[in-house]
Parts: sequence; structure tokens; C-alpha cells
Amino acid sequence: MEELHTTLTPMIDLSRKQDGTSDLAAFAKDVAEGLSLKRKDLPSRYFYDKKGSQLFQQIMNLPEYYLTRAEHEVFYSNKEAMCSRFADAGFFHLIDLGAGDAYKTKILLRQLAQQNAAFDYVPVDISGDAMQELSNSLQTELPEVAVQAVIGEYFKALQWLQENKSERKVVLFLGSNIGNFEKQDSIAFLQSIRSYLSTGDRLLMGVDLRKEPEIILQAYDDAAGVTAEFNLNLLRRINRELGGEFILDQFRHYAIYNPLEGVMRSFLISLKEQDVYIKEIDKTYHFKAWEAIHTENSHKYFIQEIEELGKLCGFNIETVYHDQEKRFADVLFTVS
Ligand code: AVI
Repeated sequence: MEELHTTLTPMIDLSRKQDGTSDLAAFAKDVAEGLSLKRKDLPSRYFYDKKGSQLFQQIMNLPEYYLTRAEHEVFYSNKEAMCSRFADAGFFHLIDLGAGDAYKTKILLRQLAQQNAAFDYVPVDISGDAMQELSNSLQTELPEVAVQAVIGEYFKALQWLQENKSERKVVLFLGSNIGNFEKQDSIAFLQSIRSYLSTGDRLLMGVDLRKEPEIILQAYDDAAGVTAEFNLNLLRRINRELGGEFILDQFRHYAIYNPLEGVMRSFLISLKEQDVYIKEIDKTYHFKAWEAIHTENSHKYFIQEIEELGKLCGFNIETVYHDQEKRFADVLFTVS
């Protein structure tokens, strides 16, 4: 067995910008661009400020939001098989892109520790707070696991890993996060991940599968209105960070599933004709009554689509792990 590290390794912070621009300037630019489009559109990555991240935690516990529970079940019922594959060729880095609180990954970490697998755990997340909390909780719960948290964007982290930790890699991209990309962007994203991997490396990706449309619809339009709050929080964030003057109850959440494309789309709809000024952009945006702002896509897949997506990006499916009801899959890829 490899030597186990029991001391707390300092976190790597790659989040500081090199080009002098701030996150706020990027936010203002994206909002200005998105609200100037004929079909208004705001990027869903801006959902996750502090309040938005808390709301997303609540969403994951909602009865209608089956995704998290289903993936948890996939991990729980396949942990031995998954971990044996990961550890089949000596030491590896387990890289968790968008780790958050690592609720599901901890199932694998416990299993790997129990198997005495030779690995270190590299959670990557843009949130420094989340990485600090995760490092602390792992120090208490699993002190035998070597942890090196990285704060920053995925590709900066992969670049850093390539330069600093060059052993075999198993990359986790869980929670159906791939589903939030536009099709073309998901290809570019996976091709980019592939460019940091070599023969023997693996990718485990969590994908939400096609199913009864009503079930999908309810997951994104829950009875308690938490998803509606999560969507509207984007306007609250624009108000707070960019000096926007959105009146939240003059917009409503609307979600619709297209079963032909397998895409859940979310919108904010203006309930009346109105003008909204945003101070940081120094511009007023006009909304017609019932005009929509598109805020999110959540793609649902057939396994065949995942296989094709993988092939396009240089990955072959090794194993598909399902929950019992086949709502969700975690797909293990090797590099081709
Ligand atoms: C983070 N992502 C995978 C979630 C999803 O299911 O698309 C975000 C979300 N949006 C509304 N509910 C949850």
C-alpha cells in the first residue's frame, strides 16, 4: 500500500484572474449581451451565488428532484465494482470536477479507503468555501485519504494537475452537470478534458436518462416552488451585484420539456410590459408582456447518444452503471 498522508495539505487556489478583469465585469458583460439578444438568454452558470448554491442544495433534497437520489443509489449499489476498476492499475489521482460537498463521492472514498487503494483525492471547485469545508470534513471523516483541493475552473485545474500530478487519472464529472451545456459546448468540453488524459486514464460521467416527461417536468417545477426561487434568484443576483432594478414578482418561472430533443428548458417570463435599468451596465432593457428570458437547459440522454458523444470526443464506454429504475446512469469511459 502507498504511504497515506494524514496531514492537511494546503489548498491550491487557481481562481485569481491573470488578465486584470474581475468576475463582476464578466458577469456584467454576459448579462448585457444576453439581455440584448432578440431571444433573451442568461447563462445558467450565474445561478450559483451563495443563495443560489443554498437553493440548489434544497433542490437536491426535494421529493420531485430524483437525480441526486438516483445517482446516490448508482454509487451505493456499484461502489465495489467501480472502485475495483479505478484501482486496477496502481496509484491514481481521483479528480472530482465540481466536487461541492462531495456527498456522493464520499461513498467511493470510503470504499477506496476500505480497499486500501493507492490514490489521492483532488476535488476541484470554483467555490473556495466549499473546498475548505470539504477538506475539513474529510480530515475528520476520512483522515487516511490524501486530499489536495483545488479552487478554480476545471481546465486551469486540469492544466495544473498535468504539470504537478502526472500519474494515472480518474476524472469524475457527476450530477448530470454535462446536461447543462449546449450540445456543441458539451462536445468542446469533453474534447478538452480528453486532451488532458492519456491511455489508461478514465472518465466517470453522471447523466440523466430519458424517461416519462411528467417526471422530468415535475423535477424542474416542484410543488414547493424551490426551483422557481432558484431561477428567480438570478434576477436577485443581478439586482445585488450589478445594481439591477428587477421587481421579482413581475417575473415567473416556467419550465418545459421537449421529448423530441430530450431537453428540459427553463425560462423567466415577464408578466407585463416593463423597463428594467441595470446601473453597472448603465442600460435599460425593455420587456414585452409575456416575453421570456431563457435561463437553463438540462439535457436527458439515451445511452446511445452518450456513446456517440463519447466517441466524438475520444472516449469509449467501458461500463454503464444504473440505478434500479434506470432513471440515471454513471458511465465509465476509457480514452480511445
Ligand atoms: C446542476 N444541474 C445538473 C441541475 C440540473 O438538473 O440541470 C441544475 C438545476 N436546475 C434546476 N434544478 C436543478
